[in-house]
Amino acid sequence: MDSKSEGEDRPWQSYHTAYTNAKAGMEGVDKEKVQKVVYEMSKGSKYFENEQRKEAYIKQKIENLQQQRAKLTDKDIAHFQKIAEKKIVELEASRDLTKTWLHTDMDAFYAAVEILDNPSLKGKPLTVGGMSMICTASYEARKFGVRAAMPGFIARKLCPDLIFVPTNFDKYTHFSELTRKVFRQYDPNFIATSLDEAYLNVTDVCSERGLSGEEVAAELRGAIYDETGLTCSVGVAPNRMLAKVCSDINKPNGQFILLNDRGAVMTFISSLPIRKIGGIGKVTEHMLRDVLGITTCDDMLKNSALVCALFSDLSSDFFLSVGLGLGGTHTPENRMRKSISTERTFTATSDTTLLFQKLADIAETLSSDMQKENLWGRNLTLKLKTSFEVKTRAVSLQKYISSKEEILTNATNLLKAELPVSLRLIGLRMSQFRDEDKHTLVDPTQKTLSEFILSGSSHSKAYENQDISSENSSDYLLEDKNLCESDGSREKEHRCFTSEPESSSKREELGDSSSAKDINETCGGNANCEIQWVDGYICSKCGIELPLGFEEERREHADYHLAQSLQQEESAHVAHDKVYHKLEHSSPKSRKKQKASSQGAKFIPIDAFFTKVHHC
Ligand code: DCP
Ligand code: MG
Repeated sequence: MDSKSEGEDRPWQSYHTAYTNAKAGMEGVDKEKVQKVVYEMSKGSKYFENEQRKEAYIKQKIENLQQQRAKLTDKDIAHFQKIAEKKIVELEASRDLTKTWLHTDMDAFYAAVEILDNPSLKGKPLTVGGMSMICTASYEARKFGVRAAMPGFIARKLCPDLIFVPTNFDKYTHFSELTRKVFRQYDPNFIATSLDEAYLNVTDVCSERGLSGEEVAAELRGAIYDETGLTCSVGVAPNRMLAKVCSDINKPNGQFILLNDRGAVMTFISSLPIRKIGGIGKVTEHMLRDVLGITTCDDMLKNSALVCALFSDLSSDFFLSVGLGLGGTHTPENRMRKSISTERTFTATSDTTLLFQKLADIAETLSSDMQKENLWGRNLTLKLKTSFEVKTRAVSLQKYISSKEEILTNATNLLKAELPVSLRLIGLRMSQFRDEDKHTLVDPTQKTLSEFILSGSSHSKAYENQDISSENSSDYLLEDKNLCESDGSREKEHRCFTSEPESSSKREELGDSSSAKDINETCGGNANCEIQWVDGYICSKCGIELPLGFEEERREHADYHLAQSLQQEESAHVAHDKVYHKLEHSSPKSRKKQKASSQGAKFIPIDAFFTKVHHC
């Protein structure tokens, strides 16, 4: 993007977007050719402008860190060296090599399902999606640089013979259910992180049946194939973070086993590029590389003092645990369900009939999921994703509901207030369940907070707390959505239960305070952003304490404040207490004012997103 420093004749060389980042099966791709096509086709579009804005933001962050680094004296570095050494000793002491974790990931999932349905597509360059965005590409198409999240018209330019198949979400859900039937036989508490990915703790299966991790992986792959006719790839390792990295190594239809041995782990990690780690995306990768020269996981340890000097405690814990090859090993406790949600991503549209139809579908799914578990809730949150931001709108109801009709009526009211809008994701979440009446928000969390404090330093827990969400997210230090990372219009439903953690984002809570501030200023109406977690765990609005790692609780708590303020607004009782004043700039009230004064100004139809506004 910085054409002066990168060479004015080949500006695309510095144009790195999600589209140019290699996925499995893209090893032999002519990267420069792809970069050039992506650059030429998106130059002058809103997407391009947004990428430039992101790039400028990252550059600024890097410069800030470089300045901070330059100010460090030898004495400071010696001080942070001691801190780093202490952290490393603590982290090392928490290493657990007794568990065997398996990560499974279906190969070219949506495309493979479509091929199963229409075998004549086999062996052809195929993509699932449309001209505005594609969801995935067959391995044949990947050879041309075509990949998920890319606009279809760019993909077609890269591969003129590309076959487009429209998405059929019900099919993918059906096949996903079949894979889960198999997972259950190996680990009833498996953790599904998306339709096609899951973590299984196979420690017991290995010991009870006298099988190695390698044998279990091969057997599981066979069982999935028998059940679905689809292939998957598997990684086996002593923890989830490593298992996920391993599942990508021999894709498609392969497996990679990392032994439960410290030496094997350290050798594996020594040359592993940091970008391979779930949670380390483009932004974190660039920051670590440009400020500290860190490119491999091992470099994290070599630069441990600077890592501790420049990043927050929790971020440095995470980076050091990456350097040591540590990751989550315990199956997350089956905590009391706090919320139930379902969301669906689709090709962006501003067609209100379509949006209300999608809302009705989602309400139906949520209602049916709730009824299966006999849940009645009274806090309903609507989540909306435009091409640029994620917003949540919530309402606290007078009575507990669970029927589709009641959910839809309330959700419709919330959505109507946002129109006109172009959306690529709608989600609904219900919380505050009937049986929870007797539990205040404070009780369970106070208990967990004491546990948190009793457990002493947060260090050894850092990776346990972060790993499932960040393993499946794109960036640890920065919440990409706030930078409007257009990482794809996933035609993807995501149902989330407490026991199946979603790829939620906690980077805004983990980054340093300056990045948290930036995020607050840019993320619009996201309820999570409105709450500041003072000292990392105290709600700035009411003082409730919720430690890191309690994402569901935090979200629910944010919803609670949002619903409360919306209701106050509705009944014209404007909140004047100190806390709301503090956050006035981002309160729902001020958002509403802004909206009224700039009617439609923020609304950008998806078609315009890729329309060139000028030619350079
Ligand atoms: N998906 C999507 N949008 C994205 C990425 C993925 O809609 N930006 C959907 C389509 C994929 C499915 O999710 O088929 C699973 O995503 P993966 O990242 O696991 O990709 P694939 O399974 O397609 O390929 P791979 O073989 O690399 O796992
Ligand atoms: Mg996959």
